Amino acid sequence: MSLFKSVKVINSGKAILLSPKCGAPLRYHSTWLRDNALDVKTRDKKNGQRLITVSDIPVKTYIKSASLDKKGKEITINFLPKKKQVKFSTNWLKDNAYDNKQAGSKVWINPDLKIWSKNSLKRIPIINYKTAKSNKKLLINWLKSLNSFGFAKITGCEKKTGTVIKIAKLFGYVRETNYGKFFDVRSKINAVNLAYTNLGLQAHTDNPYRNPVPTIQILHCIKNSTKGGATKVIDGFKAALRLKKENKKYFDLLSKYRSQFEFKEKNNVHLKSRFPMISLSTDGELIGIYFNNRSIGPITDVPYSLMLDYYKAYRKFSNIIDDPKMAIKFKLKPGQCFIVDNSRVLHARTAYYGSGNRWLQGCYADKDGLLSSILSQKNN
Ligand code: NM2
Ligand code: OGA
Ligand code: ZN
Repeated sequence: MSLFKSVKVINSGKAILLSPKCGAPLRYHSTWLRDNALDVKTRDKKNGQRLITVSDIPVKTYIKSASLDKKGKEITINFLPKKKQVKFSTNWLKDNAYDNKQAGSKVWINPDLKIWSKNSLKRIPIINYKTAKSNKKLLINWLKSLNSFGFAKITGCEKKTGTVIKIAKLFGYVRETNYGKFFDVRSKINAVNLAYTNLGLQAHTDNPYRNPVPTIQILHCIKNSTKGGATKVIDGFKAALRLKKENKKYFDLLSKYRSQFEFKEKNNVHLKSRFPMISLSTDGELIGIYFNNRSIGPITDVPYSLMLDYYKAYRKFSNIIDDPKMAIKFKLKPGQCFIVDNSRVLHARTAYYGSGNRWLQGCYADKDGLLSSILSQKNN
C-alpha cells in the first residue's frame, strides 16, 4: 500500500508538492530534485557516486510536469530548459524530506538518540562477546543501542591482554594515539596520567586536549579485586539539557565560549585544543560534550566581563554531572567491558585501595565506523 496520493507542480515549476495519505504535504525544489536524480547519467551505476557538478545544472531549471504512478510508489518528473526525465521512488523522497526542518536557532538533538539518567535508563544495552561474533542481527541491534544511548556493555570477553582490540573490530577501527594502540589502566609509579593511579576520577570525556577527539572509548576489565574502583556513566546530553532548563544563561555561556584543554608528557607529548564544554552545530544541534577537570587548561577565550559568570556556569554544570540522580553505577567484573560515545557520555571511576589487583585495558575508536556498520546493514 502506498502512502502517497498526489503530486503537484507548484510555484511556476520551481517545486513540487507531494501529498501523503495522512500528514503534511512535502515540498521539493527543482534544483534539489535535479541534483539528486538517481539515473545512470547522474550517478555511476557501479558505485553510486554523482557524475555531475552543481554547475552542470542550469540555474533556471524548472519542472515542466510531474506525475504519480497508480500505486503511488513512483513519481516521474520532466525538467526544462535542459530536457530531462527522472523517476523518484516516493519512499526515497519521504526518507530524504527537508520540508519539516525548522529555520532558526532552537537547540535540538538527533532523533535517533535516547536521552537518559539513572532512573530513566531501564535496561543497559548488553551483549555477550561470543554472541556478538556469531549473530550479526543481534550485533547490529546492540550497535544501534550503543549509538542511541551512547553507552553499552559486553560480557563474556576473554580476560587476556589485547582483547580490547578485538572488541573494537566488532564495529570499527582502533584510533592509535600517544597512549598506544591500546593502553593498560592500572596504578603505576610516576604515572604520566592520573588515570594510571588509584585516585577517583570525576566523570569526564577522554582526551578533550586532542583535535579531533576520539569519539569512542572502550574499557575492558581483566582484574578488579580491590576495594572501590567502580564505574559511573552519565549522559552528557541529559546534563546539558538540564543546565539549559535550570539556567539558560549558563548553557549559553558554556556553548558559546571555548575552554582550553591541555596534556603534557615530559618532552614527548604536548597536546592542546579548545572546545566549548557544550558543543552545538551552527544550526543548533547538540553534538558534543568536552569535560575533563584534570586536563582543563587556562581558559582564555572568555572575555573578562564574563569570566566570573563562566565559572558559575562551569560549577553548575559540574554539580549536575556529579548529581547521583544522573549516574549509572556498576563495578566491572573481569571479562566485562563497557563502551561509551566519548562525544556525549561521561565516565567516572571511584578511588580504589586495599589488597587485590585492578587492571583494565582501553582503546579508542571512532563513531564513523560504528555508524557505517549500522547504516550499511540498513541498506541491504
Ligand atoms: N588514558 C587512559 O583523557 C584522559 O586523559 C583520560 C586517558 C591515559 C589513555 C585518560
Ligand atoms: C580512563 C578512565 C576509568 C577506570 O582510563 O580514561 O577513565 O575505571 N578510567 O579506570
Ligand atoms: Zn577516562
